[in-house]
Amino acid sequence: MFSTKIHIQSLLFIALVFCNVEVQSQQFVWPGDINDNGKTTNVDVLYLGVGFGTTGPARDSINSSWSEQTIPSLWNQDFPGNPVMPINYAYADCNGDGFIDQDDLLVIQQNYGLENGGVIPDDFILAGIGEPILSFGPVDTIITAQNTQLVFNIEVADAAVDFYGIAFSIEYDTAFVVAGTPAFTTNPQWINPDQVQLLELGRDNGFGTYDVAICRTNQSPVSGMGGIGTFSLIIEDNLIDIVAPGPDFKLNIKDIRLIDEELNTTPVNGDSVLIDLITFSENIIKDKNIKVFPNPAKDYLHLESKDLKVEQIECYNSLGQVLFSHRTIYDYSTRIPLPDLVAGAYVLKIYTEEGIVVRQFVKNDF
Ligand SMILES: [Ca+2]
Ligand SMILES: [Ca+2]
Repeated sequence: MFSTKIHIQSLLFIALVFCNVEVQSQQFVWPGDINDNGKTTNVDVLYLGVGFGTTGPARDSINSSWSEQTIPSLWNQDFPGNPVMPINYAYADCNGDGFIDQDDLLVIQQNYGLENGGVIPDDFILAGIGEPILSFGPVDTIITAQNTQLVFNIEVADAAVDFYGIAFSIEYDTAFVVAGTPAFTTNPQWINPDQVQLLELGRDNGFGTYDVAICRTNQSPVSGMGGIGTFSLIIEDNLIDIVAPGPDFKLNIKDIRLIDEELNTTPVNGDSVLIDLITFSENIIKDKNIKVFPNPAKDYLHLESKDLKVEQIECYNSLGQVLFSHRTIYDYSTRIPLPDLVAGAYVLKIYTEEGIVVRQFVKNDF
């Protein structure tokens, strides 16, 4: 009787062990959601960079569709930073082929923004005074005959020690932006002096948020400061028709995560920038016959208005300030000297007998 009881206990113990093994082996991955928070985001790119180059057991099928994929056996490595519920490297093998590499970034892009129902938001550490800032540097305005492009330089101000990768988001007001035009281009200078493969991701959600991730891949961090890339977008063509008071176009950098090669986070402050868009309260007419050239201009600007009499011309800078006005003598063709203008983008408000026409031009010093 006694021995039977022990026997049953042993059986129970063995059953529990098997049960445990069974639970351990039945892990699932949603391809792209490497940190297993229920959603594929730019933060998952950082995990991909940390595990990059590692190999392990492949899944039964190479399948990256957004559904529960069984992990038949875990890999030897866990991601650091989560000792209670460690995230296994198998989660970073998004397509299940047994390699953590660039192909897995394609899966993150494919399943970007998708959720599996139980999302735990990615956490971002709030930074304090004196900690690095991810900031907007100088803004370049590129004016062509067709549209106006704004190019924002994104910079890490103050030295970032142990930079391995960064994820952040840029918020903008969709009312002023041509859909589909926001884009981020990495400037790899100080973040990739040794020219390793970079993981790069830029995603516009279409509702005023653009997500960026950049990550190194050789488990070796760098230190430095300065530009990490440019964010550009095209301003709606009809913006200058908006009735005054003019709108401010605000951009925000938020949700920043800067990591070292072991996923340790450096707190980084965000930044915002306000762009004053030029607006006029008067009735603006669209007249395709008025031509301003050359563009870019150096010393002079020529204005030709075909059969529309021009009475006065005002020149504005990008802050909406009047720099000079010019009364015309020659009704249909006039030459406007530009001696005192510094190089940059300007707007001409052209008063004609039928209304105001707006043209943009760029002044160059060469
Ligand atoms: Ca995730
Ligand atoms: Ca893979």
